[in-house]
Amino acid sequence: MTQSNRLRIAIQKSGRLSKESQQLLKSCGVKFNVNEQRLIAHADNMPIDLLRVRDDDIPGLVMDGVVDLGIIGENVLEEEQLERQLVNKPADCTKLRELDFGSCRLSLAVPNEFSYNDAQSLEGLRIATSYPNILRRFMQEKGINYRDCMLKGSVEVAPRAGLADGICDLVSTGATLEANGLYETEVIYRSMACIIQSNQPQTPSKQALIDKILSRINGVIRARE
Ligand code: PRT
Ligand code: ZN
Repeated sequence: MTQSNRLRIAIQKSGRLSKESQQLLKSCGVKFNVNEQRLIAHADNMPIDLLRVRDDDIPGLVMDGVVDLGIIGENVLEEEQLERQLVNKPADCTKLRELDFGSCRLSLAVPNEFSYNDAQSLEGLRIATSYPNILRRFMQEKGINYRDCMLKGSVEVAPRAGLADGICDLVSTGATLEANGLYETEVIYRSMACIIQSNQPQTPSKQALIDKILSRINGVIRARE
């Protein structure tokens, strides 16, 4: 039932990557119409199905071979890989290439009144984040003990709400940090959107289609540079 002759590509349903993911595939000549209520969009002109899901689900779907390709932020991919390594779950997939959108950085930030010298200033403090594994790796490398405050959203309000001393969150323009009286102190991970492939064996026809899509993506991105 989970085998399909059609290539399955997971993209974010709605959010910062969804429009550009769809646009990229359309620029590659994949013709489809998205029905907002539907999980799957079938391409009209190629044996391709688009699965529209939460971005956090995409790496796992690819690593488990449920879908063939996924378009995802490198930050979410990295976090899922670290999480799976921790619980001994298969975490392998192949990053085919970085894409030209979704640029952001995962940074530490603290309240404006906090006097920060270096990461050691966070010793023993509580840090709110949605990326506990990437944060842990950074803090372990620096040898800093800290406490977690795991939040899936509204991370930037945690210090003001008295939930944490600092945060580790995604930043693009910096406007959200500024609006919440925080400043960025360290970039711990830089991210772009990327396209990943499952490491499950592919049929020759599906692999040929993947190669065709990838070569078109290369062409589209080169033309946009
Ligand atoms: O619903 P779903 O789970 O699919 O989406 P989501 O809410 O988890 O993710 P979404 O749509 O917010 O982001 C998807 C991906 O876009 C992220 O995983 C990143 O790879 C990428 N991306 C790029 C960003 C940003 N820029 C970004 N600025 N993701 C989030 N932000 C948020 C950040 O968390 C903070 O709240 O934007 C705010 C900061 O932005 P600035 O411009 O004020 O600095
Ligand atoms: Zn998400």
